[in-house]
Amino acid sequence: TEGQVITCKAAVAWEANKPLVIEDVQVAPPQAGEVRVKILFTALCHTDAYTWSGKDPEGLFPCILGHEAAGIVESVGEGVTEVQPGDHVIPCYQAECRECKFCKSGKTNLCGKVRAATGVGVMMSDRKSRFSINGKPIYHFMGTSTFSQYTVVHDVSVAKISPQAPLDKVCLLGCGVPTGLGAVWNTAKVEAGSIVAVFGLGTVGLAVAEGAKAAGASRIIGIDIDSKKFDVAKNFGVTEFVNPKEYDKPIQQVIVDLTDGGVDYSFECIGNVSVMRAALECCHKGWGTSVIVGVAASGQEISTRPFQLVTGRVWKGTAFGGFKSRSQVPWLVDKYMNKEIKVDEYITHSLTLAEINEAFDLMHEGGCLRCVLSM
Ligand code: NAD
Ligand code: AHE
Ligand code: ZN
Repeated sequence: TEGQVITCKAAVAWEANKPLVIEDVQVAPPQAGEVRVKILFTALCHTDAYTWSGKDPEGLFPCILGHEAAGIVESVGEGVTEVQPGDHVIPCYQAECRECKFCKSGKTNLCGKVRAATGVGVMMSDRKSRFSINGKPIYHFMGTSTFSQYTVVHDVSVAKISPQAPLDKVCLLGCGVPTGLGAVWNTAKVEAGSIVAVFGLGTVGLAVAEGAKAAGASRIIGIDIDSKKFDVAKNFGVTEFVNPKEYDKPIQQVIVDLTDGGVDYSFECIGNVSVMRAALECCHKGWGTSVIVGVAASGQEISTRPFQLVTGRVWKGTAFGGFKSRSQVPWLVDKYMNKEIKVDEYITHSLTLAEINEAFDLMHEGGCLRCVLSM
């Protein structure tokens, strides 16, 4: 297949909110600096649903969504040295080129090398898509487009992992689990003994809880409007549960009252700007830090009284948990193989690519953490 167009199945989002359609798509060979990957397993993350909803200002249609996956390199373009056909890989929506201003800063995991292209659904070299249907281009998404049996990614957007790792599990290390763990370990740097509040107990929020437990947090308060999440959350380290629907008071007041003045760290893992405000305002005066993890819709803005910051609370955000993707995803895979982090426990459902619309229904119904699709 090297050097040839591959025709394969992919779930195409033709329009916002319209059911995805399994189509035969043509996937062009990788050009210089690109890698064509046979995707074997992909999970669904809430961000895929967000872009599909039409509320993502970077969402373009028709496109192939998906960004939490694992696969095997099928072929590589000119000049690609770090991976070769047969390598097991995880696509990385947050690239790591190791040469741009961002990568060299030592201050961030964001990378500037291909971001301009991945934000508009094309490849960097010629600003074109490698996906088409009978000559009509279909946009890429987040530089990954994993809802396809084959995809093309930039070489700076692919992490080579242990060939021993089970791809049907470690696909989750492409987004949700690292995001939660890293929000705690890299962005907040939670210390032992801290009181932590986690808003939203989906995969990202539960990974925050897991990370906080590993960091030695003394109390981990889980907040969700879906009480079904509470039972399972205990297994990830959540020690107390609060359902905002059961209180008349604002939720920030409930948490402040429970914690003698507020929490040391809070994490918003929903994408709701009023919850982001509550997450900041439930932090302890003088030092409490709140990390925004959730992605909010186009047009939404956060607000609070500046006095909240003047009096020492800190507002932060995180992308992919601050992890450097190509360097640290293989390390996370090894940590999973050594049983130092959970992955299997986040997988509640397994379906096939053909069942992708049902998989999104499961996400919206609750009772589902990650659903993994086999391709
Ligand atoms: P999810 O849908 O599995 O979980 C969200 C949880 O929030 C659910 O349990 C839901 O019941 C709960 N919830 C909804 N509204 C609530 C409210 N008002 N109060 C309390 N709980 C509420 O989603 P996920 O896949 O875990 O992703 C969570 C968020 O993180 C999404 O916004 C996603 O886009 C974002 N995300 C960000 C990054 C990043 O790098 N920053 C990475 C991955 C995901
Ligand atoms: N296009 C969106 C941006 C969404 C966003 O913030 N994405 C996160 C990853 S979410 C993964 O599930 C991220 O990494 N952002 C940093 C970046 O470079 O995009 C919007 O709302 O505009
Ligand atoms: Zn994601």
